[in-house]
Amino acid sequence: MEKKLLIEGMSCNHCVNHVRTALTEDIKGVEVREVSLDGKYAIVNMDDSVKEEELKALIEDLGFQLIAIQ
Ligand code: 9UX
Repeated sequence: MEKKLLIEGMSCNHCVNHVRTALTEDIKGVEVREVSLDGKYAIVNMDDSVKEEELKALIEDLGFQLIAIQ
C-alpha cells in the first residue's frame, strides 16, 4: 500500500540518497517511489508486514526524524 513518510532533518541530496538506500536495502517489503528534499517526505509502497517502529528506527539511525506516516 502506498504511504507518505514525513521526514524531518534532510538537508541535502546526500541525505535523500541515504534515506532512499536505507529504505530500499535495509527493510524487506518497501519500494521507494520518491524522496523529496524540499517536501520533506518519502513516498513508498510497502507491505502490510512492515512495522512503523521498524521504519522509525531506520530513519532515526540515519539521524533524521520520522514525523508521521500518512
Ligand atoms: Mo548532506 Mo545530510 O552533506 O545528513 S548528507 S547534510
